[in-house]
Amino acid sequence: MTSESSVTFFAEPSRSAPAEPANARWKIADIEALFALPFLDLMFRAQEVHRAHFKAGEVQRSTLLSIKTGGCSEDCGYCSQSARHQTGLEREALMPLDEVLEHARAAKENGSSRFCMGAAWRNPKEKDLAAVIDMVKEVKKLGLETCVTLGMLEAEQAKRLAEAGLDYYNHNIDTAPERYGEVVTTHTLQDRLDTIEKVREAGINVCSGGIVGMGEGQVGRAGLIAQLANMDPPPESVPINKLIAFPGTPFADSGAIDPFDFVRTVAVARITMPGSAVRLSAGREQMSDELQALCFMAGANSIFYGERLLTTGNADTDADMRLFARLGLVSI
Ligand code: SAM
Ligand code: DTB
Ligand code: SF4
Repeated sequence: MTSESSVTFFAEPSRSAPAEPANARWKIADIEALFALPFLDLMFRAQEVHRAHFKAGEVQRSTLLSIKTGGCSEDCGYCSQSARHQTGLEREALMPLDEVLEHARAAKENGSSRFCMGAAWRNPKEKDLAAVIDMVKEVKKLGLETCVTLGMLEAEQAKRLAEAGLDYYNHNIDTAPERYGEVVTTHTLQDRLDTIEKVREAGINVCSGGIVGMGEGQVGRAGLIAQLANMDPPPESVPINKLIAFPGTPFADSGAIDPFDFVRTVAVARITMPGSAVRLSAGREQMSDELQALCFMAGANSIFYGERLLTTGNADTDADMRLFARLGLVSI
């Protein structure tokens, strides 16, 4: 597998005439057609695919921890941690190992199977990477799967993370290719794809997804899913985030997405990436139990579990466990 063949930037020349390589597994037109299905038909298809690949009702839980917060050089328009946006967020330096382990032990006790550590960096510096490698090793010793999200990586850094036993690397593509430059200007989609390729070549599982609710519309959502589903192979884990509109960011006033369009996005991710875990990610705190149940019906089989995401709150854990009991969901 060469880096050119496995992760390619499927450019869309214009909104009306999207294009993809002739050998693409998923044509954008086919993905748009899925979005256009009557809701009940789409849900039925998603259920069929889900049940053919997973045990229905099994949901994996990951806990997030921000190990370095704020002051990021990048200008991602949705992010509370960019130094370029006035969000009032207090910066925090890299967390010491013992504090990280306290959080990891609590996550394990609460029943999470994976611990995800996030840092607000464009890319990790040598000293920082060495500290994160120690974190990965020690968190693994607790019997948790590990995931980190540290920004762009060099091939050699990905290799060292793999040697430390890292299970997943999260690096989202966030939005459709043709919109990337409207959301971020300090790095390119190709930079993100290059890092994903290095992670893949190091033998680490890829976690990559995106954000909906940034005013993108159905065509934009189809473009995002096409880019993910046409990776070869698709990411093992696909987080679908609903924008948390932080005051002070360029996307502060994005209108909320129709909840059914959010569910449709989950369903289309499930159908096009049948073997991947689809994670119901940011924005769950604002979702009703009924909406979350629809997302599970649509094929979501993973959540972020714990009182916090990175810089903001997450759904209450007691409420989550009550919902699991009411729906007969099983944590794995
Ligand atoms: N700096 C690293 C990076 O950009 O990959 C890691 C941290 S970054 C906060 C991780 C992901 O969180 C982003 O790619 C984005 O998908 C998600 N995210 C950040 N802010 C968000 C928001 N306001 N609403 C929803 N998702 C968000
Ligand atoms: C992902 O896709 N979502 C998580 C995780 N990967 C790192 C982050 C969500 C962040 C939500 C906004 C915040 O807490 O700042
Ligand atoms: Fe920095 Fe990541 Fe936020 Fe972009 S998404 S500003 S790279 S922390």
